[in-house]
Amino acid sequence: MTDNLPASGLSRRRFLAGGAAAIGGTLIGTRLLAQSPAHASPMLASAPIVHPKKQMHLAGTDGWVSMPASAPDDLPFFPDSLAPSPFNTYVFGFRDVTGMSATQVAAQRGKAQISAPMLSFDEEDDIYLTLTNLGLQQRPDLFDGHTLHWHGFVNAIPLFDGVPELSLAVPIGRDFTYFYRPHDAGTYMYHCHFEDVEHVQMGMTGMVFVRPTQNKAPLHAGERYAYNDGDGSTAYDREFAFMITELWSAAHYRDAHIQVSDWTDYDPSFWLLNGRAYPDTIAGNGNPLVTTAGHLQYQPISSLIRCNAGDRVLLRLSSLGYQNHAMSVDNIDLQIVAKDASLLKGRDGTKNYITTNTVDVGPGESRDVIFVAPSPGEYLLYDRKYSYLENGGGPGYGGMMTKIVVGAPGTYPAQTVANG
Ligand SMILES: [Cu+2]
Repeated sequence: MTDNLPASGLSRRRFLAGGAAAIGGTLIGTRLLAQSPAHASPMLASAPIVHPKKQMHLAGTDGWVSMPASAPDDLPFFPDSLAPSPFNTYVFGFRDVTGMSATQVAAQRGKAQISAPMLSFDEEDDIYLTLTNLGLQQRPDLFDGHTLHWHGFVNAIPLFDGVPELSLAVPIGRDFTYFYRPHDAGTYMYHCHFEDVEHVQMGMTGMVFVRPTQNKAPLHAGERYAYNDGDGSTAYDREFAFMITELWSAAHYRDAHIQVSDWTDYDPSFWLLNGRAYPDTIAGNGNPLVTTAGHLQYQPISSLIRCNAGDRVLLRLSSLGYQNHAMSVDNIDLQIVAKDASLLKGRDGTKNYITTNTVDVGPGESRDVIFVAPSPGEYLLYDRKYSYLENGGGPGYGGMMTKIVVGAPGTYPAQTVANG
């Protein structure tokens, strides 16, 4: 091909403007040609695609967290006798070490967080995500690698897909930079794929979502959308994301105490939203660098939903647990607009959204749900399976539950970050 052949009305030279490599230009051109006008977003149709560069740095290691202390002892598994106060449970996990010096990054060994740092990007971003493997402080005998795998992400380049059997894993003391260029908005999840049943259960799981190009040319000024819906039907005022997992105390104990688990015995003790069990789910956001943060220092992501009456609230639900969950809200209609990062619409554009009070989320699945906040008050978002609403068999409510707090209009200022 020569550089001046027209393609969809744009010269290839214009595609290549900005320094994209020839191979990248070819891929972009192919993609544009493959799209029918009905599916091309306004941005794609009218201007060369730009690829803002985003860089982040994560570290994989082990650490200690807290399940609610109100849970009864389940010795020797819970609380773990090796856990430093105020913690009680051994985990593996990721940390956001973006901008840290090499010395600072190394100092995060043994300080993993659950759930993993929440990642959000825009469609067509060029994402350079570096993963450093800091090793396991509690298990120096293990030489496990770590990887990053974006689950459900269809554009993955195999080398950067994080499936160690098909590409590579990051050995201890090394780092590797993954590259992504997401073309499809939606709610995804990411996890380590090395010894995946173990590393996922141990806590190497987190949310990643891709924001639609439609945000850059909104149908109404200032609107944000979950998807390129074409009609504004996924517009929202606030967004809250939930990593749904379970935690089996015995398995975590065995990893800390140099024993192995038979995963067919899987029998969770705690049911988690963003790495926390109720009532910790409704505590505010934290910072793993703040040592005065107390028992939730390494579980920094709040699941408390705060909104104003009339707000359109987007719930991004993703599960990397091993059980099915039925997330429910009483007295508020929930509209499921997408499943597994795919907008629910027919080929003719007809929206097939589902209105319900219970959203089923299976292992490895995601759902995007929008509700309109009703009159001020407190509501619960909870797993309808009541046996998942307890902590370690103890009395009272716990587990996979959080609150929706609705204030009068104007109570809460505009949201600047997800879960904020
Ligand atoms: Cu791992």
